[in-house]
Amino acid sequence: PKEAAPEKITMKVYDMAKASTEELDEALRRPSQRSSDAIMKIITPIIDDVRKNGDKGVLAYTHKFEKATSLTSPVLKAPFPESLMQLPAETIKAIDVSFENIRKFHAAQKEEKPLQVETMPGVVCSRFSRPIEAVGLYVPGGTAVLPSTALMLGVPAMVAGCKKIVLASPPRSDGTITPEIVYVAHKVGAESIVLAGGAQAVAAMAYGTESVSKVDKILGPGNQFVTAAKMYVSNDTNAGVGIDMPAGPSEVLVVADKDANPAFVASDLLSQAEHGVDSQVVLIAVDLTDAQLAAIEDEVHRQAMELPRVDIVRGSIAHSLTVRVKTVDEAMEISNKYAPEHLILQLKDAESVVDKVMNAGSVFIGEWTPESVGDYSAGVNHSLPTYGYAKQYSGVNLASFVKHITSSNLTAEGLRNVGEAVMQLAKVEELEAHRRAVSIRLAHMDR
Ligand code: HSO
Ligand code: ZN
Repeated sequence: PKEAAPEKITMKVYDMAKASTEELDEALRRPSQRSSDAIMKIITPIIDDVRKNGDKGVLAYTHKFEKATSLTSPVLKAPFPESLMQLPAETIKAIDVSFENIRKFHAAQKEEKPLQVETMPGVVCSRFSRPIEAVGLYVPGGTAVLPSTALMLGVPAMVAGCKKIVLASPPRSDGTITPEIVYVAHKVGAESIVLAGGAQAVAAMAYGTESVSKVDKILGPGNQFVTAAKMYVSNDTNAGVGIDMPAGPSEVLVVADKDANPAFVASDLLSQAEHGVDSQVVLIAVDLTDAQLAAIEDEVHRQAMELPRVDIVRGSIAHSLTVRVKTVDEAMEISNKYAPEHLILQLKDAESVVDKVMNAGSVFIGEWTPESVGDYSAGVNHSLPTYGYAKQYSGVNLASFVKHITSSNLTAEGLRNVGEAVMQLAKVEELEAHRRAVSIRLAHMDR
């Protein structure tokens, strides 16, 4: 018997003119995640264990989950031996080029000098920044090797001047870390690499162990266990640790019009779809004819079938969709509501549409800008808010690695100018000591 043709890899199509708002909202909902209660039940004992048993606790989980039973220490300290970063010349070159572009873009985000404003004569307010001293950077393992994530976290930490950079990544079953990650750790001046993944790695960096340094902030994407563990430790005042943002599965929204090359559009959709079965990709087709949309759909199927990760793509495409709209404004309304991690504008005069972008992690403008350039080498960061969090969060950037400190500096004249307002408000709040801190000084001046 003849083999059946493989099922067409295609996205469900909605038409904005025909679908109700509720139907569209429902279609654009992110694929649901496992309930956080269930995840919390799994990670809490792991975190407790690592807190209590330190290195021994971390190692036991690495032996169990990563099968790296030969490991006797959960940490690799710098300087990292050359033998652990043996790489082909072309890989070194690619990392070096990307490193330099990411460095340049993040160095440009430095504030030249402290911000200073004289709000009233003699009342000077300033704001200056200082690096976060110790940061923990989580680099996921799993279905792909991700040295690019080590770059996206490590380079800005280095540029910000963080004193201690700790990387964490699950080791392979032989106990080693991919040489690409070791090379990046070396380039950014990391203090150590924690050879662990999941909640155990997060806990080790949050509380510290005999050999893992305690950090002040943990950044980086990860699976649901990593994300939940980050939430958990950031809520624990005993840990005293901050986190970057909640991370979910990768996603992209492509806005394409008649000018867009169907093969380019398909390649962008697929480059996100191959990340994981829970990834979601959305195509907003602006005033395309049936034939034009079909050309994109054919390309999606044709290109997908050639991909080594076609099975993952099938999974993500199954909960991905196309929305047909008439105008760019309608497209942007949907995009802003969805708040995609990545927004690709494959439109005539794409640059002029950027003004209409209100919610997105990172925008890729025009036909020569595939998202993958931002994932690796253009210089922008790829650690971005997913799951609609682009409505209130920024992606990782230089500011993620610094704190802002403010200062006030008043002259006697300044205190005379602002003192009355302070004393009055202190009175309203019935905080007499506050009021007196001003009045004592004013009285002193008048003596
Ligand atoms: N697109 C992913 C980042 C990545 N892509 C890493 C390839 N490697 C999330 O922004
Ligand atoms: Zn990617």
